[in-house]
Amino acid sequence: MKKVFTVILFCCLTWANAQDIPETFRNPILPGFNPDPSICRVEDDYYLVTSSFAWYPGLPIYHSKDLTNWKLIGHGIERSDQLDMSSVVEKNGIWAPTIRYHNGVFYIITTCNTCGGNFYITARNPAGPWSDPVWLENAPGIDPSLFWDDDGKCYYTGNRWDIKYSDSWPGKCTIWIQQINLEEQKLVGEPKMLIHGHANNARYAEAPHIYKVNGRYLLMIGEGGTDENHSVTVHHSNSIFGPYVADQINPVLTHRHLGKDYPLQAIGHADLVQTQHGEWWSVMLGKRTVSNKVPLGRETFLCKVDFEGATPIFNAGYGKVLLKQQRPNLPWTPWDEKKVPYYWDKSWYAVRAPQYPFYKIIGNKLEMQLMKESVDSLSAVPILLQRVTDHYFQAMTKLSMKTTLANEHAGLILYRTTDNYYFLAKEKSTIALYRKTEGERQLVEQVPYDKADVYFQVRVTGLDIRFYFGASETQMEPIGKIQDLTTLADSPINRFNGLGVGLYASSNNQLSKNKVVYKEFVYGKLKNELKK
Ligand code: 6LW
Repeated sequence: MKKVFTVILFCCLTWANAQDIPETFRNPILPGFNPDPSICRVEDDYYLVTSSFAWYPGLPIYHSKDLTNWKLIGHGIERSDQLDMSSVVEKNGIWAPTIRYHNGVFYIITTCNTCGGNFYITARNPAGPWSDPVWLENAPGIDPSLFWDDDGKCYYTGNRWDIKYSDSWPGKCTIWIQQINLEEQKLVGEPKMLIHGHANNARYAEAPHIYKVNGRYLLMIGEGGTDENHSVTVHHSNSIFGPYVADQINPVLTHRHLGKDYPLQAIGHADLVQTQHGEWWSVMLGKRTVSNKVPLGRETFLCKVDFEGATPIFNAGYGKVLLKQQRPNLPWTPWDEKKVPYYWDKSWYAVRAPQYPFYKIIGNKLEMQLMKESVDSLSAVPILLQRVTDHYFQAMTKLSMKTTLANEHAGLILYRTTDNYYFLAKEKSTIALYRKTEGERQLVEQVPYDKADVYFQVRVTGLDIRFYFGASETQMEPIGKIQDLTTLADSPINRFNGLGVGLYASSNNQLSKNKVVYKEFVYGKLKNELKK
């Protein structure tokens, strides 16, 4: 009897679980600031890394078992002495990493743009610790990748734009290859130029990755630049050093033919992975738009790939990246949700690598030292950011700070760069909202306030931002008029990194022993409920 009951219970549970397992997944798989994705598989586990620019820790590493549920497990750059990012502006720093696994070792190869060039790091456990950088000499350009051939030799591919051409056209770049000796930690042999792209006016050939599929070499690259003309093209060869012949159906993936009003733009910069069951999938970057603006930056998307002969077909029957589609044939493996409201976890980022600890977590509270560095300087800023992952969201914090000094302030920041942010500040005897747009800082509104404790809130609905403050959660009142998120969205000079929301405290160029205590921080999706 007991056995029968157990069998019935097991069947019921299995049936109930089967009901919960979705057949589809939603893109982006990694929303918010997650550009230039690269992916690798080790048996049944998938690892993905994205660019981090000036955010620290750098090189976020995500883990998944089903390609759709991802968990942040660590960072490739998490010790301030691994890299010197002082003075690095937000569009520079860590660009376009590639993650690969070979013989028990994980490799991430990437560029620190304006802060050292091309380097790789290694780890036995993808969650870390990762090695110090191995800097590569005579490796100009960006977007490095690694490929191991069947004979065990490893090759470096990358992009170069330092080549001078007599027959040049705008945006002409080169993809090049060279053998790399990982024991001697250097490039060996001669570099060889491979292609400039698939057409005789192809622009910005970048993001190369080589794969061996059915015995032939497949070179997949990004073309067109990371904006509306972005694309993925493929090139084939029987030999690692080429010649590589452009596939007739290039570009194999782009959204540039869908027009500027299509809500998913700039699809390109892709990497491929084959599942343990033989399916092929690809990750790539793209930009979701709100009224033709890009508030969140470049995000990571997933797309099915089928090989027809040597040619990868992206989302056969659709030919574009979809916001919802059939999920991979892999066991559905969701991770635990973040614990709200108190999550002081790995997903907080400073800007540029702070050389000293400036905050500590005490129980449910986060205590931040008021540092003399300010958000307006190009130093390591006393700021802690979360990625903004939604076009409709709110973030709220409760903080406690007393000061008698006019130079001290702490609060809630909505941050894109040193030159573009909104800051809701608690000051000596006021609450103030500041806006900085393209380097110009303005006081939006300032109101008297003399308590130590205050709640701060920001609500974003599409391109509208509204800030609130109050002595309690039930007494919140708006400060300033509705603000425009366009000032923090992509622009010609500000289009590489993404949007963060979080905490910031400073004593503005003077030494201080004062501290601010953040008692909670809550981030959540929001429905469109803001009325103009
Ligand atoms: C990256 C390049 C690109 O190095 O943008 O979209 C650059 N592609 O491949 C910075 O993310």
